[in-house]
Amino acid sequence: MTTIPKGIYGITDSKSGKDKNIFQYVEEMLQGGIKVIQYREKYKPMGEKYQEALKLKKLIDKYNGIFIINDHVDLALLVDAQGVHLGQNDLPISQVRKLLGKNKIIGISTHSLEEGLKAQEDGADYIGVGPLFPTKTKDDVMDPIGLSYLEEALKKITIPKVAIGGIKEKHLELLKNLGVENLCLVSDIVGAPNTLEKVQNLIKIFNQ
Ligand code: 3NM
Repeated sequence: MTTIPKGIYGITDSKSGKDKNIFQYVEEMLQGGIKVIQYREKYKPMGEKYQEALKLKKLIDKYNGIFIINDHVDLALLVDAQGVHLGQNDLPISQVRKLLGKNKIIGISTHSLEEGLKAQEDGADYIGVGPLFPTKTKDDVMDPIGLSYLEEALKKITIPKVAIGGIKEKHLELLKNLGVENLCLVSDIVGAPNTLEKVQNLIKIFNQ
């Protein structure tokens, strides 16, 4: 089984990125020390997503990073990404596994212990646990679930658990103390005036 390394999990987001160039800020994320990048661009045409993902794969390979594609299994196969990230309403994990094989990574967003345990049983390689706090990054996002599911997941689920949703630099200490090993900040990183400095700082705080 392949899975994701500990640390900060990066996600692309043209909403928080505003006028920023996606290749530029992804390279800064990698230079800063992020090892996993998820391509999550909900509103771009598929042809554009294919061209961007192809270029990003080359860039991420240069840093020996892991490239995950949000939602699109076909795109992940075409650009030879290391995995996909699914939502609760996407294709079932068992069927996606048939297409991707056992060496690719399958992650899935979960919002309750029940969903988390099911994902693990279905063969997910990691889960997202969130949204912990209010967030504007995800359009169809549900209300924040708070920390209780995260705490339960940390005790009862053995695959990596990526804490996500409204996480800012100020929450890192708290999450670290809870025992979180994987976490994702989208707008705080992509929307930062200087993404490289932001990532370096977050990693310093998280590793202290
Ligand atoms: N998934 P920010 S919350 C992409 O709870 C995503 O599954 C979530 O963005 C989930 O760090 C989220 O800017 C958005 O709040 C996270």
